[in-house]
Amino acid sequence: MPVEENDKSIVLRLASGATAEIYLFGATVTSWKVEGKERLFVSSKSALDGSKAEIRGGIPICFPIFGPPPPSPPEYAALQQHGYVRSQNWSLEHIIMDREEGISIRLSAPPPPAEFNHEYSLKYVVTLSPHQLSTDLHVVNTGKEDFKFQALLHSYLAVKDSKKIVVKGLGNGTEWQDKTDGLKVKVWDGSDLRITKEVDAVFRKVPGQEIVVLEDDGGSITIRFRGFEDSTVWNPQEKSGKNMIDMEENGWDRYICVEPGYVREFKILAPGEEFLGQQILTVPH
Ligand code: TA6
Repeated sequence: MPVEENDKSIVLRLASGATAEIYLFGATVTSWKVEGKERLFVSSKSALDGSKAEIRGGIPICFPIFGPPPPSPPEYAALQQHGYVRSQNWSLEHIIMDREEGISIRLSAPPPPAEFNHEYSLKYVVTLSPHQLSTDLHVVNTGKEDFKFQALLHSYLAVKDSKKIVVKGLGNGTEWQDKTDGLKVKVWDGSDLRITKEVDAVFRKVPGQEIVVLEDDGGSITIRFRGFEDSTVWNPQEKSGKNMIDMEENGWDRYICVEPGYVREFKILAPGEEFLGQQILTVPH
């Protein structure tokens, strides 16, 4: 069946055989398969039942904050890194279905915790098509005051060996901040990025808004983004990965995080204003 709803997740299946699974916990996409191959990484040590603060893998949603570089406003300082929506139980609102072309589902976030005194509408549309997965985050300021936030899709992209990939498209002259080097602002020279050690980089206003992960064996995935103008590239390697309690052994060898977002500063929406951040993941066919 094209859309299977169960108590914790929704499974989408196309006539092409492409599938996706989205957990209502955090509206986290935990699986995306094309031609039988899993394209997302989820640590086998990750809890999927909401018993832990987040799912270690898939596409966690970071909102209303991401974390450094910019310092959080004082009223956001108490929020956990990457915000709370990835730990909330979202609800399925809408299904648009065409078994051949694609299936879209729209999920709605619950209201913020009482102590977060801002009002917003937060919707997430996930669309599965034969060789693409798109994820659109829609924010509306429904309050009477300006609303500021960061938003990012923390995609864990599955690769055979993170040391045998190149990340292309980061842009010549793009400003970036190195979270492994005191958040120093540097300028990228346009070269391809290889993972030879821990990488935790925030690229600001990536010019082409299209990044390609190429594997040495010819595999690839293209990440296009709109509204989300920035992108983090992250892989902890063993140095930091071994200290993550929900990271499977050597899990860092099997993913690269390319994370489109609006994170270089806080986006400010006036009352009634809205923001749309889009990510389109494509694999060759
Ligand atoms: O996006 C990169 C990053 O911010 C890293 O600095 C690392 O903290 C990673 O996210 C994982 O964060 P999490 O809060 O999911 O453990």
